[in-house]
Amino acid sequence: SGSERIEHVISRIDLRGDALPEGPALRDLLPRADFDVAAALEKVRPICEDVRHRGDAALIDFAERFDGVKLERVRVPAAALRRALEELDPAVRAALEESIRRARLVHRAQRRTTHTTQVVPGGTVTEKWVPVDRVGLYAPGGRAVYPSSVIMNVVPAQEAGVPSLALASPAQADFGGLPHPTILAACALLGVDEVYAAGGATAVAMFAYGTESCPPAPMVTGPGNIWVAAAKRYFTGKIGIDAEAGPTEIAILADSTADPVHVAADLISQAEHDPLAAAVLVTDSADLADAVEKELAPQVEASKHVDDRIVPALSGRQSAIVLVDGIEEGLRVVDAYGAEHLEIQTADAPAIAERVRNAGAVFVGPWSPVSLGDYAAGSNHVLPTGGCACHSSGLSVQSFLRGMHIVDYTRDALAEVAHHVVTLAEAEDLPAHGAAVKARFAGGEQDEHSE
Ligand code: HSO
Ligand code: ZN
Repeated sequence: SGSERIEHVISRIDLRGDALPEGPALRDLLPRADFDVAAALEKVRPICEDVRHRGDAALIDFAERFDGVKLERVRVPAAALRRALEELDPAVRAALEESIRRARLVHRAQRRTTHTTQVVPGGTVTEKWVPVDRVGLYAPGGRAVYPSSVIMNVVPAQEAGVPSLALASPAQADFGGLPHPTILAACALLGVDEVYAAGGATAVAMFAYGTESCPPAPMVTGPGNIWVAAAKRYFTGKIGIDAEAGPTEIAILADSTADPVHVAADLISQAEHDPLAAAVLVTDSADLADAVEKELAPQVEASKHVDDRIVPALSGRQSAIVLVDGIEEGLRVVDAYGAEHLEIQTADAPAIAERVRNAGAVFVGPWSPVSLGDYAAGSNHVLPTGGCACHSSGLSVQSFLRGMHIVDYTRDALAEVAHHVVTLAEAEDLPAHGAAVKARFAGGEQDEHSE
């Protein structure tokens, strides 16, 4: 039968018995995809530079080469956005609206308020949060046409108060050279009216350098394939970017109380994204491991993207069932892995979830699958991959804000600390720093501390 064909679709890593190694050594035992952004960088460099020099003409040439479409212009006309919304399936519209509503609730709560600290009488530091002036958002085409990702990028930028938002997505030959209609409809629902048909590295370059039709943006966010990640790396230090998104990952920490049907379904749900997607089950129950493996075969067989994505993802070196000696060890393993998404399917899941330190997002208990978070939990689904969860966060309002300190001292407050400034300036052999303070008090009545 078909199920036999995909028996043992996922490999096992048995960490039971010996004590687990520490930190990086533990991480080395865990599976992870190769995602060589550095190699892709060489290929995107000439593309980005061509967009820099030839602007829209280069974008039009690349759309023909990469997307097989002859574009007349890269900017999507307002009428096309309106039409896409009118023609959107009402059920999809209702679901997108609910997704937007929930995301707005969560992201609105992330807004930051201005805070003033009185350091000394007359000396204050105010921290003010200023949104980026303009952001270019990327939404992939091709294998990943995700209006949900448009929501996950646009909502935090809007809630942060970014005044100018533009979106790019590849031209689609099947849709008259426009980006995919559900991407356009999502833009229309969100009130984003500046949309461009541009794909991959060319879209990132369009925003970074600007072209005749697209003003430059100091920040670019959004998921994408390796070419998008490479273009983001190319522009790092020149413009702001969110993370270099790698293939999606799900880790599940489960014990014998987990339902193998759910565990298998959730592993498959993220394997469905990409042949490089990672699905990792960490469990202390050999019975659960066996049951999940048994459950995977028929569920995989019944899935849609079996041969092109799910089987390569589950059987790839990035996926595995990891056996551990207990949930304590399991916690160490999932922390060392730092998954983009981590499900906790154990007894007392909330208490275990509370102790997780490294994960992009944590999904607690049997009723919080990753798919819920992908679409309609209110949480953001643009999350750190490739182990970056140990140092980075997912996309949020904060991603689009800059904190600015505003320093405001009176004469007396400066006078009080002047001698310390002068001392430190001299200790660093920067006497002009001290002089800038002393100059303010020279000649006038002397402060008790200043010489
Ligand atoms: N799981 C993906 C996001 C997504 N899922 C979009 C469905 N559509 C990465 O977090
Ligand atoms: Zn997903």
